[in-house]
Amino acid sequence: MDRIKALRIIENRAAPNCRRVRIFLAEKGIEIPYDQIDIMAGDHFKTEYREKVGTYRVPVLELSDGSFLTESIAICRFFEMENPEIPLFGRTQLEVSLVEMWQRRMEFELLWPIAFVLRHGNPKMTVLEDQCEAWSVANRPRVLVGLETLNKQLTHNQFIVGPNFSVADITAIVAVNFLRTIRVEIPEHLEFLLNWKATVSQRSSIGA
Ligand SMILES: N[C@@H](CCC(=O)N[C@@H](CS)C(=O)NCC(=O)O)C(=O)O
Repeated sequence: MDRIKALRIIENRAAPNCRRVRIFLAEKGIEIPYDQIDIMAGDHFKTEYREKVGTYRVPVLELSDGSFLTESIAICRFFEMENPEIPLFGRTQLEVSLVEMWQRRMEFELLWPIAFVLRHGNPKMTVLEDQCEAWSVANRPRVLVGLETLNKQLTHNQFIVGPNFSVADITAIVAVNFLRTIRVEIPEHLEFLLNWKATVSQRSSIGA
């Protein structure tokens, strides 16, 4: 049976989840065509797109068997299996588990709260969201708790899970860069987080 190949990624360049996949692929040196979809114009809500990919979200990976893979981390895993040389999901039993744990915690405790503040609080986001202002307000303090958590984890670690850069760092740096959309700066006392941000930002993949 022919090996299933990755054909192209459908994404939106400004969207943070798409950025996670771009950084992941840049870390691995994988090149693939990217097709843009204008989510602020609502093009992803169109029936043709939804029926084709099975959801109204981006990013999406189109495969050679005619199927479409969604969810950023599922897409990253597809490429990790194909290109395992630079492991970004961990190496040992414990490291793989810790990367999984921190990747999810960076989603739930940082990226999603930032997204909720933005999507439910910014009038421009009514295109994408049935807004609930109280949910935006409720998530603002959670963002700061998430930043404190990350800073604490970095107190004794070069990267989030020890000496190796991983997909957990990718989710975290995308979240930290996304802070600008809700006009939040990293508090000065979170020095381990600030140092980690400066180090990670120097990687060439971060510009992807
Ligand atoms: N859990 C999904 C989240 C995907 C997601 O929410 N993508 C956003 C862009 S960052 C999107 O498609 N937004 C369109 C919308 O909400 O209508 C993943 O990791 O890929």
